Amino acid sequence: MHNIKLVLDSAANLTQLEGIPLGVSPLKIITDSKTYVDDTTLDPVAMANELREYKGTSTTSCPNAEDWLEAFGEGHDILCITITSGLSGTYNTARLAKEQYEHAYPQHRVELIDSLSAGPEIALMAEKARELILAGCSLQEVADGVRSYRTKLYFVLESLQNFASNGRVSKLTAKTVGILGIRVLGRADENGTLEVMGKVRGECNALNSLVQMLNNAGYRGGKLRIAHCENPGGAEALSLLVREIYPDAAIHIETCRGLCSYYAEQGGMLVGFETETGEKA
Ligand code: X90
Repeated sequence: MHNIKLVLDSAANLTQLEGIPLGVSPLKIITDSKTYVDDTTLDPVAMANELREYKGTSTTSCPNAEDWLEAFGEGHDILCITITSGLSGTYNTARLAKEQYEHAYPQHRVELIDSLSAGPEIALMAEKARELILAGCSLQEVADGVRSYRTKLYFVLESLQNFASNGRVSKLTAKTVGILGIRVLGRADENGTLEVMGKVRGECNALNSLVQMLNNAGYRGGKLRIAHCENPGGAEALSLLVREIYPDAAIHIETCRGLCSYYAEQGGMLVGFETETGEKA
């Protein structure tokens, strides 16, 4: 087997993958009084509770090149998949780290992939990479395989407050979301930014609309991953609705780590899934 290490950032909500070396570079959630590092020691629910009490402003920051180099380690070829460059500087700092790493270790290569997404879609890409690494593919073959893997990310959120206060969606877009049970449905678009597709009232309506959207987007019962933020009931309800149409769907439910919890907010669900048709977004 080739000596390939997979390196992600904490927006993938993954802390390990069986059978291959995995490095994770944490993003940070920052308030005036505290910095939360999104690594395995962070309790995302405790963080969310503290942030609900906290009245000041909060923000996030991406790993710097040094953080990436630490996650790369030494002595491997690296496949690095980052959160979307459309909303974060993470991909850019990974590019700097790649240059430095290849300079320091001329015998090794870093293949870098901008997921143009977040959360469970990155996790699907990571699983695909794992499969190809374990099958003995070369670094180039693994990277090509991940790049041609067709997946998408859709979401339902109960609030866009943190997106709006960090300037990552407009205040106008965020308006009404969270009032009287209004949820926003949307997806990661082809530029890796947040596209709003509709606003609906109540969880049932939201989930029914979401399942419809997954179908329209080309989901045909393949792998589907739900990352939820303090909403195991919603995730379960969604997976039941999907199984009504696709009884054999391969569904995996996971919880959001810190960065996704911060932006998806309480009740939010991110859905990454395989598509059989259409373009990347
Ligand atoms: O660099 C930074 O400070 C991090 C900024 C990250 C902003 C995006 C986080 C997305 C988390 C929330 C819902 C899905 C939206 C997907 C749009 C691509 C997940």
